[in-house]
Amino acid sequence: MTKEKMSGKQRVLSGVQPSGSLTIGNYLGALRQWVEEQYRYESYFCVVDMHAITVPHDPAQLAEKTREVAALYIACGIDPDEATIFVQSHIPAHAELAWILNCVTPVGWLNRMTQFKEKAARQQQESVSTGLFDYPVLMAADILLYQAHRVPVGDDQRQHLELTRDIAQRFNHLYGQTFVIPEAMIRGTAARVMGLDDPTKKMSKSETDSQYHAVYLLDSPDLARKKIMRAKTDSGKDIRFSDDPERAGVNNLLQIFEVLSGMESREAIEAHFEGKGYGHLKSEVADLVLETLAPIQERYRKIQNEPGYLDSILARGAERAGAIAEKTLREVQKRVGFLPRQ
Ligand code: AQP
Repeated sequence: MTKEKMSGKQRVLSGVQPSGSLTIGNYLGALRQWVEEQYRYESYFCVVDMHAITVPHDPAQLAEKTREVAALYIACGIDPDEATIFVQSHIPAHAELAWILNCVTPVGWLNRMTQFKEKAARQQQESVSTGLFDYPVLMAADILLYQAHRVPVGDDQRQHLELTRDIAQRFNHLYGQTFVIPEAMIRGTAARVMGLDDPTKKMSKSETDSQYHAVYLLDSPDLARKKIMRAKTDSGKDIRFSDDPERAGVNNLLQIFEVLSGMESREAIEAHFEGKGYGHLKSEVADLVLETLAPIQERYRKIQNEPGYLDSILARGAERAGAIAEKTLREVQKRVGFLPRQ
């Protein structure tokens, strides 16, 4: 009997690319939600290293970051006895299903993906890889392999989630009901944390233009505070939530404050900052971020100091995830007409 049938819970799957150091954007948009929901769902969290090679990368750093991201999942509060934590490339079925899904995905669908356009624009045209273009199909394979009902992600992944649903529906239409159609779980607040140096751009772990762009989960308290105190704001005074692009910096800080403070209403937050300046807002945001990071960093150090611990979690995760992935892949192969291996 599968774990899901035994637990009767719906499944959740999500992942992060080991393409840099995790930011508070990754934490607020994705990981925090995973932690909060992990006992409600049967959860699968992978480190998507195959996605990370879609842009130029350093192999030694990729291996190191893969371990770092997995350790941070646990340090942020994922319970490895409850959730399955694994590395994407340990499960060959991800690549195999992606190939089959490529063959049901019209190129026109991929041409519409804005993340591809943004990431391709950062590179020399001739070095943009086919893998980067195909990234959303691999992401669809990640999700559909586990028959995930829910996918907790940040707002930037909304379009890819829509595409996953379209691919699943098309496959089901062509070959018969095979895949669960997954739904995105996207928070209302801090679903898109913006860069501290430039609040018109999403905070991103692979952005390296400015050292003040992002707070990383492993930043020292001094550095994290310094980055927040230098966050770009406007020349106004009012501390209010706003959609005005001119006020994006203050709005970004307020959204971080809203999630981390747990204050129940925006009115209460605005009243709390009434008559105070931006420096005060930044200082309170920095206090909350530091309070959040301290226990994460302490747990991270413990994990690093326990030889073999992370490897054993990842080995167990690969075994659990692999069993489910293989089952789905066999079903898909049968449906498209591949001859079963005897
Ligand atoms: N700024 C953000 N605000 C809220 N959520 C965010 N996420 C990423 N940035 C923010 C969410 O984090 C999860 C992991 O993202 P990913 O590693 O798969 O790739 P990404 O979305 O492209 O994130 P990055 O940090 O910008 O990575 P790079 O720089 O490598 O492209 C996702 O759920 C994402 O929504």
